[in-house]
Amino acid sequence: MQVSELLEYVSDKRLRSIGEKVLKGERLSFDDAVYMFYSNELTFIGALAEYVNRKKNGMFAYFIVNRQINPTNICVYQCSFCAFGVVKSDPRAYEMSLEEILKKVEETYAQGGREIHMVGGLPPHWKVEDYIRLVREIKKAFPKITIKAWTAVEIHHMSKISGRSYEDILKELIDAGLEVLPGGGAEIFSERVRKIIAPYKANAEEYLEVHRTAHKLGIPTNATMLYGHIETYEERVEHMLKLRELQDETGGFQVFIPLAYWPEGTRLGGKRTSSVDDLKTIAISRLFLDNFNHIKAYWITLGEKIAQIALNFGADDLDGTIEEEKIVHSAGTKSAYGHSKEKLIKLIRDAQKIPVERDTFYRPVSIYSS
Ligand code: V47
Ligand code: SF4
Repeated sequence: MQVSELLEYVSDKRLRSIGEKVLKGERLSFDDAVYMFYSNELTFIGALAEYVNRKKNGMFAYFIVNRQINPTNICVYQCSFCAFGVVKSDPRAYEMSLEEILKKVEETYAQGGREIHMVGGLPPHWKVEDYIRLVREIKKAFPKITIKAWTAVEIHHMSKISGRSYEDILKELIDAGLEVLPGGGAEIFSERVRKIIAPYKANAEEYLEVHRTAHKLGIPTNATMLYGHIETYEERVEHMLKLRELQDETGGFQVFIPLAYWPEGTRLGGKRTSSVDDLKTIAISRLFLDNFNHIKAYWITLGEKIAQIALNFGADDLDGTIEEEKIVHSAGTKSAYGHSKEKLIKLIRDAQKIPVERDTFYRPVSIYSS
């Protein structure tokens, strides 16, 4: 059945008019997106989102052979939703040596890995040079590996401790081999929520300014949203609106990644998100962020099965093999720590999409059409 035919089955007039806007390619408003969050018509919203996704990405679903490395979990910020960051005296505190990190990169490179996603805690004793050195040493040893490292929160922190501008720090990191910024640290931009869950780290304006600066310097970035804790639906849409506005200005975002909150071991506590909420958030982000090419179904937070359904509700990317996820596993996620390339291909095929191995910049490397 065509999506246009589906419209006839929707008795809710407001939702039908949102559907008509989508079919005409018109931009959705703040109120449209909030309305969908309160609606119970999940399958209709999902069908609309998948219609938009197929126009953008066809039947392709992307993945990358990559590895996450978290050099340390020592963190001065102590955000209440995070079970990963600990104080230096905590028995769980760790800091990897450069040798340990290079060994992990080597393993990944030997298995055809293309990307290192490196983020971590913010230890009180680290200087800007420590962050830059890790990028430089990895790139020196493995020039073909793409380094996606340090969130806007980390860049802001480096600026705070050194008095240097974002531009100055980013230029030096780019010179050392940084090619893309990951999207972490956005959480929810609302000041009300940030005061409670992340009062000390970079705020919304600072996060967005780091990304704006990276885009001006010519490197792309990713964007995230942590949802399902204490934020309202309106605050989710306000968050996405700020990203959509910056994307209109710079065009530098590659992908939007909704991150479902996991509460175990956090000071904030609370409950896990429902699968309906997960799928609705994926679908609404696909519909609202009309200027983003990609929506990531991050299997670490969604779980593999919901991630597969998400690939039919507007998402087109699974992230990657990851190998060793620590941040969300500290908070209780039940997904695997990593998956082989073959497993990701199977997950995508079973979701009835065509697996495409990509590089960090969404350029296809191999298409697994049969
Ligand atoms: O910024 C922390 C989140 C993020 C919890 O850019 C939690 O391609 C759920 O940003 N429950 C880091 N989430 C991960 C991230 C990311 C992941 C994959 C790809 C990309 C990309 C970025 O994890 C943090 C924070 O928002 N997080 N604690 C938690 N309890
Ligand atoms: Fe530190 Fe990031 Fe965890 Fe906040 S979310 S405590 S900044 S590691």
